[in-house]
Amino acid sequence: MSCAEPAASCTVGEAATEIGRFAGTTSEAQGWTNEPVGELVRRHFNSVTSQNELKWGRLVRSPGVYDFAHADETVAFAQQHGLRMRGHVLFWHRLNGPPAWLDAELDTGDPEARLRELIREHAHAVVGRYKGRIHTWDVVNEPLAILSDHVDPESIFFQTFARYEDFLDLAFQSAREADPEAKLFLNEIFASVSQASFDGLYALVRGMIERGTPIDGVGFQGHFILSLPEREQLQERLQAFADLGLIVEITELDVSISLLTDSSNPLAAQAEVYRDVFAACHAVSACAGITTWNSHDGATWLDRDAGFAPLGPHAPTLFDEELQPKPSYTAARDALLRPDG
Ligand code: 9MR
Repeated sequence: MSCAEPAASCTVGEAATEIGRFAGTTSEAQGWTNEPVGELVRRHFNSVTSQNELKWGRLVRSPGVYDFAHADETVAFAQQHGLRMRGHVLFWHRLNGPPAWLDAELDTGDPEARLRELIREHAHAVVGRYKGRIHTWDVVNEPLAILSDHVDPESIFFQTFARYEDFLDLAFQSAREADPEAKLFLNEIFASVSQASFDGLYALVRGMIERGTPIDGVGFQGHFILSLPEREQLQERLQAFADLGLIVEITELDVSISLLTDSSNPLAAQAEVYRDVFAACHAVSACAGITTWNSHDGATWLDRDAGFAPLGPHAPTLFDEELQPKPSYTAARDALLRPDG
């Protein structure tokens, strides 16, 4: 039975497969591939993103000493169940991004030269290990200061490289060398809702293309926790990068119901936001897919984040704490099958 028939009850992953796109979610803490979360993920999705286990700070406890156990679990699961794997993330200057030992390593006469070496080694060690098994990589995450059009001055990469562009180029070139087939993404947090952030990201990416940096795609994370997206504007912003010849994806979608408390039915209002985001991606042929951040409401990072937890409840995902599909799930799936319906 085709997903497009009205009575069909296919999953969001099957709907995505039917139209040649990805619908994914994240891995969770180590052991997540066991029941029941593993079952939920393999049944409903056709893609999975590593939530934390590929972050530099999580993988490498001391220089050169890697612990791949959790990442191996996720990658093996994806391979075993035919899920597309997104590797998140090679280089990120925020939380758990850089390893704790990095500052000490850079305490040399030429910190930029040392950081260049470390970046090359790290990209080769990790992208190389999973060559052919990780389909798409977030090579650099969140280059911009929050809600702004300029590179984050707090970034250790910004602070260490004389030219930030050299960091971007090196990171992408190193990843390309390690796996020439992997799709390489720059991933940013608020470009869907902030004009400044969109403009800053666009300028960075256009520069990369002009310099011949091997970038394949741009990720719009889509954490709707400060404000909600507008469908047409989101579609236009995705299309703007598609027009540069790039793939686009919504890489970290969640929609906090704390933004919808005025509604008489926050879960129905949340479902409409999900419908809009999935429909916007559907409308852009270069939009390869959408990943929801956390597999169910019980696992959401928002309830564990010191800043956002007090603003909850957030209940931002497609499945409730009992792992049952929410109105958001049906809306997301149906938007892939009947985007205007
Ligand atoms: O969901 C992730 C959470 O478990 C981690 O503690 C946190 C810090 O590493 O990162 C969260 O994921 C972030 C992602 O890596 C990048 N974009 C923002 C996400 C939410 O903070």
